Amino acid sequence: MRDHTVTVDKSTSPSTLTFAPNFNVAVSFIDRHLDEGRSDKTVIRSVGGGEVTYAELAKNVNRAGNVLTGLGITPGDRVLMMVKDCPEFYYLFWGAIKAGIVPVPINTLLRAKDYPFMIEDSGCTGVVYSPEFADEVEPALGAASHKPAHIFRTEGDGETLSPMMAGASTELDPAPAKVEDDCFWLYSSGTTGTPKGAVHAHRDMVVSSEHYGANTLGLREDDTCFSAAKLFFAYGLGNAMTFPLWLGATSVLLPGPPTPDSVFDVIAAYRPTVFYGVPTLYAAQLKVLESETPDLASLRVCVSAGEALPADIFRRWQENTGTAILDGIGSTEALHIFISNTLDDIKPGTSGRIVPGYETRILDEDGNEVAPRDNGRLMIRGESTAGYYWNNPEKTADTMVEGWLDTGDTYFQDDDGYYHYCGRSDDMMKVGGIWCSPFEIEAKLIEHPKVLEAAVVGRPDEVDLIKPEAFVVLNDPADAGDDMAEALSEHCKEGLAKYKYPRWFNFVEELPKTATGKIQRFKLR
Ligand code: 3UK
Repeated sequence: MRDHTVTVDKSTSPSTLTFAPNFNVAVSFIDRHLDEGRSDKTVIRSVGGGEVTYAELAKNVNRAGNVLTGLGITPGDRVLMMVKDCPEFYYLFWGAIKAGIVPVPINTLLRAKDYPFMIEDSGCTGVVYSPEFADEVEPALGAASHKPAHIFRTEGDGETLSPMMAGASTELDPAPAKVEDDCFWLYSSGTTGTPKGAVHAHRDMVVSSEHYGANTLGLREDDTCFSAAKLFFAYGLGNAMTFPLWLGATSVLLPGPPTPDSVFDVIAAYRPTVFYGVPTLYAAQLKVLESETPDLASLRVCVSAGEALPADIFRRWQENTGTAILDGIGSTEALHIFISNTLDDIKPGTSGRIVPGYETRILDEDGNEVAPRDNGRLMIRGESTAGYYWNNPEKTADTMVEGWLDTGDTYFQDDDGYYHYCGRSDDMMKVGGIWCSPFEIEAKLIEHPKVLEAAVVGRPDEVDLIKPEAFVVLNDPADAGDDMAEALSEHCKEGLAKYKYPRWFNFVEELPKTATGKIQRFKLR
């Protein structure tokens, strides 16, 4: 087999993937399209910017790879990317991979206090960021004990990526790699709230793109994808980059925040056929649809993930737009969706059925498989899952056992094979599809001079989506009231990522605790 190729046999379910012994995944996702005649096809349409063809993409990927190598960054080194959704994200990500360097896309919604951990934990050699995030990234670089050798912005003043790329060669040989070799990382802040770097291999993006993107979602070469979830999330990375690249399709990138209005404007102007959102956004969009009628005629299918999609939101969206939303559960560790509804098989209010290519087990507390229809802990196995967490053998051993991944989610499977989400088995919550740790919000509340103790739990809002709710013990109970709640809400918005502030405050005399003093959050829910 020729180096860096993968053959896909679609006569089996799941497709059988056969990889060349020497396999750098950048070749299948980028260079392959030139051989397959897509050089002049548009691959990226940037909102407020230009268009990029597959030929330009391949050249710019090589330029970016050469910039990184030219700086002295070597194979295996990590480069953190706090980069907005724009063509440079593609150039850096694939340029690094092609050069054997490990790109690590980072959540750009985080704050200055959040970044030092990842700078230190990764021991990165490079950090690249969009100028929009300078106010949070630069103080973090100053505070971190690890000092990366190469720090630069993508654009703007000074030594940035754009002029360096302009001077770099458009030729780059792919670094030798094996399918199982480390390729890129994504930090997940599951379970305890301390981020864990999930290490993904060269094979993983091929597997999720084929099993979910091509065969479950049914993405095609003539599709145009638009994801409200950003590229730095595993969800957005697949939606808006790896899936369209796998199929030779087109992606629309919105650099700014995805509000209901900005998203509707993009859909009307760029006419995507596939839209990917999260339940909170669909709920907000439905509110806008009560008074406006944006042009959504281009859409053939919508996708939801990140947290459970309430059946009512599914029904109202279908009534209002004529388009189905396919709910599916994925994770950073699994790379993308492994249980999903499909266009010809939807059960609203469930996560759907298993994606061919993945296996599941639902276990009781003793680790035995539960009886049909019983609740248990969902374990999944498939070839796109991360091999390990960087620097964290304990968490790796807890979560990844003999190829099985412990999702930490409670599920049951009904008689027809549909999986029903029943919540997390820990105290973590998903807010707008993004991890939110009660511990982190509690710690912020306790910093306030008037707060003695605090506990945070998830509470469903009016459309059944989880938001943080705080139970607060004040030093002086006489301070309780709306003004205090307002002050605490402001306090949380300062310094915590925007989605994390409590939407409700309850002032209480004491918190329920175990004999050893642990807060019993389940009693507050
Ligand atoms: C929860 C869901 C119910 C669940 C993700 C699609 O969300 C993604 O990855 P994360 O690592 O979080 C994983 C956890 O989120 N979850 C995700 N989707 C659903 N719960 N219904 C759903 N449809 O707790 C899971 O363990 O942030 C989603 C693709 C790639 C992803 N990384």
